[in-house]
Amino acid sequence: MRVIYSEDHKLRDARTELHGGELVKPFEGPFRAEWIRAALKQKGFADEVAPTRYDLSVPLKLHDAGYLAFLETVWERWLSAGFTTEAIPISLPVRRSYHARPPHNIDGLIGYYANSVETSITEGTYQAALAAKDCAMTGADYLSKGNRFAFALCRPPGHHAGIDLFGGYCFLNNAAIAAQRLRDNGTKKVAILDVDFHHGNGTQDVTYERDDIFFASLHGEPDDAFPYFWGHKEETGKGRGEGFNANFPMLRNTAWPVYSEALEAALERISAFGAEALVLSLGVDTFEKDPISFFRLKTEDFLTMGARIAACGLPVLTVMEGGYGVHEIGDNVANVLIGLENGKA
Ligand code: SP5
Ligand code: ZN
Repeated sequence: MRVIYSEDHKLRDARTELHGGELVKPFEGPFRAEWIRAALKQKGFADEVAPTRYDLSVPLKLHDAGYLAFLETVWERWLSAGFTTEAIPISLPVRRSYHARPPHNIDGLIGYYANSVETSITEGTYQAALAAKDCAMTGADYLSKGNRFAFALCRPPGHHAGIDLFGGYCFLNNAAIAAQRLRDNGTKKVAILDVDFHHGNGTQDVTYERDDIFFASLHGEPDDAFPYFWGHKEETGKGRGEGFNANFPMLRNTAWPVYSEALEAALERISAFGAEALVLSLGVDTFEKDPISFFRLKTEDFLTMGARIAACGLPVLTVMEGGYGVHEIGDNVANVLIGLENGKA
């Protein structure tokens, strides 16, 4: 399977993450992509390419123009405001912020565009996010040429990035951008299956009113897990998108037997939708040893996961999302890709 990887991911290397009331070393760092890459090389994934560069025309079909301008300029504006540390929001529009609008002051603007505050913005963050988007789009174009599988080793991840919102370590919605690219290349119906531990609230946001991109997310239930305010079963889409969004929240300690039932149900919905291509938002933070999550999947379960997804018969672009802390994230990702290629489960 072709692997699309850009060195530019290293430009996203924050020093701080607000976690349990302390600024700690971020869970989402450059080491993640390198661990995954090392595992892939070791398992014989030799076809690695750098991404093509793309402009913002596809991202602009999903994200707000003011938001993209903010991402491009926030670091410079943060420094110009006299701050010397990483950029972190302090005030966010919430319930009854009736007249919320983008403030001129960068300290306010960063809160306007935030959906969570653990994601410090640093020099190089935007450049890395652009490269991640390029990896996803390159993968989409590779599928459109008739290839069945590709893996976009995106970093930073994307599934928490909404229309005009960053957070959850995400800035541009790589998976949704890839889905949009597939649509623009002529694929009529695209499904996004999000198996990251966390609900893909950004992907849900950018696809919620669409009937040409079906979104399914398997995740820790919102009463107990980040991002807390999205991901309920009742969120089924809006307007023409009604019925094209499916959430599968699951309880603490969920292991493969229960997880696999939700996976089957999601694949059933994707097949009933009539998807012609699948974007797999792959987080391996469902792993039993993940430091910030609470599912109990084992390394061998990821092999079965890949095989089950391959059984749908669709072309699959896998886009990297979360998975933290332990070296096993590499083997877990490799197992999904091996499962996809070898089929059978
Ligand atoms: C892409 C992705 O996986 N983003 C996840 C962002 C989650 N950030 C907040 C994590 C909060 C974890 N709190 C759990 C405490 C466990 N002891
Ligand atoms: Zn996650």
